[in-house]
Amino acid sequence: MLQYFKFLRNFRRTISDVSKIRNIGIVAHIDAGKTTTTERMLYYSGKINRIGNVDQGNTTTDYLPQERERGITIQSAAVSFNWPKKNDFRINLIDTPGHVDFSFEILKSLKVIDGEVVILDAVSGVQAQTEKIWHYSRNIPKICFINKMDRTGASFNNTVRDIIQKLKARAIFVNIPYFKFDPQTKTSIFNGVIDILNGQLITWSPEVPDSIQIMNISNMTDSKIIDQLEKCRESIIDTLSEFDEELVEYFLNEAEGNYDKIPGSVLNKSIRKATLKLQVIPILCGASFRNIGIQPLLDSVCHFLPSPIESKPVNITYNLKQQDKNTIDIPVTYDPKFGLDVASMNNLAMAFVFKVMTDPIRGIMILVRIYSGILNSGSTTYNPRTKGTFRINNLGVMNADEVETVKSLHQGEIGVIIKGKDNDSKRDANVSNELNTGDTILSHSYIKKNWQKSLKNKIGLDPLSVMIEPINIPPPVFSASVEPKTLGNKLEMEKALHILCRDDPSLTIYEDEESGQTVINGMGDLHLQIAKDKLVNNLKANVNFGEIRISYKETLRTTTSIFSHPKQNTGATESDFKFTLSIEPHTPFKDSRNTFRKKHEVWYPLGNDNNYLVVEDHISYHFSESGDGWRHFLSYETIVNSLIASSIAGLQSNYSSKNFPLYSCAVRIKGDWKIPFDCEETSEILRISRNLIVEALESMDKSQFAILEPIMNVVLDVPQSYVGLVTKDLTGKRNASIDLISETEENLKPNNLEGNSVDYNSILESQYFPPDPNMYDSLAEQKSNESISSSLVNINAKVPLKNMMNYSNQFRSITQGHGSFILEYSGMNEVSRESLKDVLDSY
Ligand SMILES: Nc1nc2c(ncn2[C@@H]2O[C@H](COP(=O)(O)OP(=O)(O)OP(=O)(O)O)[C@@H](O)[C@H]2O)c(=O)[nH]1
Ligand SMILES: [Mg+2]
Repeated sequence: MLQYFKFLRNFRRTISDVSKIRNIGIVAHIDAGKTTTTERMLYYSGKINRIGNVDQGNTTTDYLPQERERGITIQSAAVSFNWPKKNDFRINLIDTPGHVDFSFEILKSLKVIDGEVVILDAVSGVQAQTEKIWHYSRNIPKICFINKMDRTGASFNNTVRDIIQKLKARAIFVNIPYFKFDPQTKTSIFNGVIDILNGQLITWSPEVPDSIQIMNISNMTDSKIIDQLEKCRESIIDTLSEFDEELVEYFLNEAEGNYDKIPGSVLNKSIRKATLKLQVIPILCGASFRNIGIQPLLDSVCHFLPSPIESKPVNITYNLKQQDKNTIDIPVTYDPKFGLDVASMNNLAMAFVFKVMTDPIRGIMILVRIYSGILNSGSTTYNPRTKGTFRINNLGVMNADEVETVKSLHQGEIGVIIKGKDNDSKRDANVSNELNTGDTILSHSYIKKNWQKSLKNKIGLDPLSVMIEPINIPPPVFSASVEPKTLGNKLEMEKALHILCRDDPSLTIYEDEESGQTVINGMGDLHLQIAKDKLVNNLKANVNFGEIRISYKETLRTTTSIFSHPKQNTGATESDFKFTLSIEPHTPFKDSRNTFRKKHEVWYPLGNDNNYLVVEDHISYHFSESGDGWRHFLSYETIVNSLIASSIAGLQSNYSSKNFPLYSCAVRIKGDWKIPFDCEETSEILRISRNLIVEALESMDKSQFAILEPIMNVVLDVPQSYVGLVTKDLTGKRNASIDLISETEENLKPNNLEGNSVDYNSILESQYFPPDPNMYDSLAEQKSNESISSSLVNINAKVPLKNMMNYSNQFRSITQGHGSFILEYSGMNEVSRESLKDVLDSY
């Protein structure tokens, strides 16, 4: 009975609290001020009592030595705090990196947040990486914070224009900048905001972080401010009216057609509704470094961004019990009381692992987002990927590198499972297999009791395979060899590499069997430099790290012959093993990491190089509804897992022209395989299939392998006057093909691609913009020249990565430091005949 009351108490807590949780990500282009803004949020919430600065290397979320040294964020850091001003809303915040090399850190975070704060640099406007993240997180409600309003050349209006043009968004001004005119210097100094919803002028004294002055504009006589407030209100009410019938009713009836008679609370509600439906983007401004504009930003996070139960349901994947059933829809909804509801299993605890960290003191820490139910310390959980169970000893919530211990984590929360230290390397490896980034955790007791029973006959899926869709890891394009300084350091190196890759799955290890060399692969030059730094300084590995190079790959030009065991003429008996396979190129090169079914065969991904194991449906084995027709001691899944393991190992033993890793190859296992029914071990399956793969690869002439190189998408924002020089450089010696040069007019065309026929040209024309001090200052001309975001042209091109080495310096010198670019992986292409010799000679 006591247990029951305890359950009810916990349960009520969940219901009342969850609407006050905000899981948010702070995202943007590099250097926009994400960490600076996060630090101020922590300070004003009362979480910290001293403000740290990125340039002094003492912020809360940039806590890695590598981050502090370089002044950039490398990994996403989670912090949890309350915002007391809004009745103790709980904000779980993830400060993400802006550098493209750490895109995986951003992707992981986007998976578990419900809302985004997009930080924009008021001088540079919308930059390439911001645009990219915006595109990735299309379905996540957002707020924009126009930061660095204190900088010379900052322009609120130009940045809003960028938001409308480049991001195709409808802007709602929650506040606009306020500048104090200094008659002595004849300049306007940014020192506050005009709060449009509540009709207030809020100013700060940057030197005194706790100073804040709030004045009601209705008591003021400054006609400029009053005029701006009125026009902004009209503008936002007109925009919201397009989406909100209730607001129109209110405006016409209660407010009698007066814009200023609509209270802030009514506008808040309307903005919230439209933001959650992705119809509008609330826009605020400030200067985080000068402590301006943070409190209104925190209010807006609570007001406008969704609670966990209001966010979009996550995608669920599962395996089928039977071979030939094609699709089954699992009913997945969000219950306002229970959170994620999978097939009406509303008491099931379900969590998603989005990060694994190894702390030198606490050991392995597993960051999770709870999607439904309650995860309790002391409980046993189940991992559908490994089919294994594990016990949760300690739970906590993260405050950057600090942990606050808690007894339970409730649906909607972001927290950490502290797995603890394990000095034994063998056991350490087991722990990593227990829980990896991208895994789903299910409450084991519930699984045991209810899940299997209730799902078994309802839908024909394997009930224990239900998972939240894992995160796609972008393929690595750079590599470096790593070797132990002495033979005695080998084991220690292997362990350190294992920890490194467990913590950052966008790093991968490749063993070159022939040369015995270990190669580490990463997303970029900086990524591997940081990996080296962590390996040597944090993990104290005694290693020599080779030169950082581009990762070239190889693929087959044609399918190999068919290889069988036993050899065709020897004839197999019932008790024998029989396997037949071939290896085929799998084109076009389209990176994917998902298991999928084609007619009569299932494709299982093999690691990171777009390789697959194709298992054709078996010609005679039967899989009944309940699975009773299976007569083997080993489960079907165990056999497939062995074939996956042997295929990964087999493909690594490619001794073709340059021993580059094989890419986009598919090992096809014919549907006539046999293993003895009483076979209890997988060793023979592993041995035979691996040998067949090696045999198939060795049978191919070297000319049958094509060498592939990474092709990058380069996205550049360039001032108009430099477009000619930049494109000449790209198309000339860099051999780039230009996809698109979009100037303002191009950007404004209706975006039909997404079925969105909004005409952003007319939106921009009808948008009210407050006067910009750039327009009325005596320094106007100089400032508008400095404000470059208005005249940037967006260039997209595809270019071989090898031609973009050290491009940053060249780009900076061509554009004299204006503009920006990002490089992102686009795919693999065969190396052209002309550059093949150079590539081969460089290895
Ligand atoms: N003038 C001015 N500088 C700012 C402001 N906010 C941040 N900065 C500076 O901008 C630089 C980058 O700030 P960060 O907070 O590290 O930016 P970030 O977006 O976290 O950068 P990454 O995480 O590396 O992508 C630092 O030098 C900050 O001091 C601001 O409001 N005004
Ligand atoms: Mg940062």
